[in-house]
Amino acid sequence: MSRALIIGITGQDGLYLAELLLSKGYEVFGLVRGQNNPKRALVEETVPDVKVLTGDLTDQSSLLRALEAAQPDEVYNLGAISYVAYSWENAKVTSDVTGMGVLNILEAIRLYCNGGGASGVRFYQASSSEMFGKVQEVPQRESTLLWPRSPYGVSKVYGHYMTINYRESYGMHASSGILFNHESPRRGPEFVTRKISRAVARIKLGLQDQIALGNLDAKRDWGYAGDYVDAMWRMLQQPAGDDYVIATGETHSIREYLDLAFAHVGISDWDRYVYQDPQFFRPAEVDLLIGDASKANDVLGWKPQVSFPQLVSMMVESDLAEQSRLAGR
Ligand code: NAP
Ligand code: F7E
Repeated sequence: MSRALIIGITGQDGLYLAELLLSKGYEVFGLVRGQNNPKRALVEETVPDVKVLTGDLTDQSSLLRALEAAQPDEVYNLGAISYVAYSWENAKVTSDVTGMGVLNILEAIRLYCNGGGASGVRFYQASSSEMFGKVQEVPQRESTLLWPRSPYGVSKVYGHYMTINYRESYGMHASSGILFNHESPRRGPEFVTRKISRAVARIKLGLQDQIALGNLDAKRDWGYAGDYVDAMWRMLQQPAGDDYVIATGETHSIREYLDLAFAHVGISDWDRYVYQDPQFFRPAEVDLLIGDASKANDVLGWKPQVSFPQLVSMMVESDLAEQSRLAGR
């Protein structure tokens, strides 16, 4: 039985990845931070077979202890401060967790392996399309020059190159997945897709009147998180570590997302419900994000399965059910 350690188990991708690995017969360990993390219960309910360990990406000895407890064949680093807007106001902690945290786990794996704990632990790093920022090429591929536009993006670039460096310096089986935006009903409510799907559900149910948003013309290459964790797993099944862009190859604006989300509940004139609030605009925006996943297609045999309209419908449907339940209907 293979053993996997997921750092970031309480997040959107952590839960989907845990479900995928359990379905493949893995023994799965998940790292949860903090002494009383409210999301620990979510993990215990959603994936009860996961063995929860405590630790933090900023505390290398806690990572070493987790490796010793889990004795993993595969380590997935999904842990990060992942909200781009927050990263401008909290640049230091974002750098410590999202950037330096990658060095901490890579070095902990190296020490663990050198100490006789194991050889050949395979490592996945959750890199991001935010690294492309001020895009230098459209569509973006593995070789596209990185030009991050936020403290989050800069931190991810550090983690990305550190992963490559450990692969090249120590022969580590380390892969970096450059994932474009991926969403689901488990997406945090601070991100725009879930913010909209939840608000649309509440408006439909008469629980909310309006929604405040920022830049409606921003565009993203949005896929479904369940498809994207499958790509992570496929990377670690290859003979050697490498870097892969994971994307749908389509880009859509926030306006298009609004069109589909409101249409799903039978509302066509969504302008009545949406207003723009300067607090949701960013100091710098990324430009035209659209990924070329042909390498992942050729090498990993990976293709996205869920279309953009299916994704939007899935999210609105899930929020309608959740909001109805919360409202006691
Ligand atoms: P998410 O829902 O925000 O989850 C982030 C996870 O990181 C949570 O489990 C969080 O734990 C954990 N974490 C935060 N600080 C930590 C620390 N100091 N030590 C250990 N763990 C810590 O993010 P996601 O959407 O699942 O994304 C997974 C990863 O992929 C992240 O690294 C993200 O940056 C990256 N990524 C995401 C996307 C996307 O579109 N979703 C695209 C590209 C890359 P708590 O619950 O305790 O906060
Ligand atoms: O913003 C615009 C906003 O916060 C998307 C993370 O998973 O994907 C995610 O980062 C766009 C931006 O995601 C609002 O300006 C308009 O252009 O949903 P988001 P993100 O910044 O793309 C990447 C790949 C990651 O790696 C990250 O971890 O939507 N936008 N109005 C808004 N965004 C938010 N959050 N809220 C608004 O009201």
